[in-house]
Amino acid sequence: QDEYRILHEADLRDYLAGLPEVAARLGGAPASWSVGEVGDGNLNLVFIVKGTAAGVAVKQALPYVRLVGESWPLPLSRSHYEYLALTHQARLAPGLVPDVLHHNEALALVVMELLEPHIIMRKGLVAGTTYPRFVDDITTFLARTLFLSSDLAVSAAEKKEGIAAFAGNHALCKITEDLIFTDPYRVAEQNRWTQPWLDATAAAFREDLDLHVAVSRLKLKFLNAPEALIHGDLHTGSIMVTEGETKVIDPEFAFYGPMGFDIGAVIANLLMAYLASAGHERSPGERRAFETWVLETVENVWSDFAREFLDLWRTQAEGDAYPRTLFEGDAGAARLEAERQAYMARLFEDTVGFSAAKIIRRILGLAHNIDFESIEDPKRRVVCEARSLRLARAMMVEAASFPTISTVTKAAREARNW
Ligand code: SR1
Ligand code: MG
Repeated sequence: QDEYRILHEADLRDYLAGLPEVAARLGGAPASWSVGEVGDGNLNLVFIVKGTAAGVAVKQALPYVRLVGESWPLPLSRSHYEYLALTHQARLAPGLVPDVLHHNEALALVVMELLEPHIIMRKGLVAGTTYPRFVDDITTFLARTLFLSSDLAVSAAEKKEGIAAFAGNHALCKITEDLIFTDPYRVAEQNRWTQPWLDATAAAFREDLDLHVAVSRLKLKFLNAPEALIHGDLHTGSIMVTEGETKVIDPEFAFYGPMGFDIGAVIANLLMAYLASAGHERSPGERRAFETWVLETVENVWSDFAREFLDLWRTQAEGDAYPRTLFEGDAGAARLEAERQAYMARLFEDTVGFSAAKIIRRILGLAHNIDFESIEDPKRRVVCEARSLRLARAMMVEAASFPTISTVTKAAREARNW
């Protein structure tokens, strides 16, 4: 059994050389492999190793939050949950997550196929790139991972075992509970925003009791709704893309939680890409085409997800919820179908709320994103951020004004002109 140590490049080369399958995949002598640490995320080390035949990506958890440093310890066990989630998602949504080649729990390390020439979707969006396969793939990922791990698809016993398997990932959940649902609404040392322009908005958010109630309801849902195995951090930095392929990475925040948290994360990050677009250098034609694509994508993410989820429910409802014997005959079938529609309406409401929370945390909380941060001129950036905050506040507090996805995109279009 290995003892945990932070791997350095030479150390990692020796370690991989001792894994026959990985070494054979890489090809050539270990001394010829290139090894580089490339991680730019908030938590972990990420190495890319290239041999003569292929490459691999190696992710190692650090015993602390990389973004902040050793003063913020974080359990290494997140690597175990990431491995569990990746392997489970690979069964539920084949082809949409990277292949895992090796996992060492003691070293908190996962070796995966190298995704090449994929790039992090957020970087592509900041560059104004559109992704024709994205909607199909992400909706399949969402519908299959969420439906097929829910009480609609699995027995109560299997569901409870799933919840138990991820229950220990509470330190990662706590990050979300604090950084997304609490800190942006109170004075917290780690909060930051574009000063001084957003000082007044940040102060208003700290005094806004309507907002505090709305975000606290969402937090309660996050805490007490184990609906499905959720990815838990499904922003566009957790998605790698090419024109023809989409892969969801980094599920270390996975646990059994509310489905709307994952769907809302995808929609929030698209809305931020849309509202940040005005701050990036691009020609008017490019800007129009990109922004049109992003808003169409927001609409299609929800509508295709809902269609795929409902298809699964109509054809693969093997779970203990909604027993078939209670819905026999034409009247039963019609009533069950109406119930499915009501379920989707509730899920949509959750999705809009979580989406808003994910936007607000990226502008007033600790962890920001390059959609806004790469807009160098702070006056230009703050216009995009202020529009996003105003839209997000409305989405969270005025839920009844957002009954459909087109009401969300309409409001985003209006926000673009504020
Ligand atoms: C301290 S961790 C900050 C954020 O990074 C991760 O990607 C999650 O989004 C988390 O909230
Ligand atoms: Mg699909």
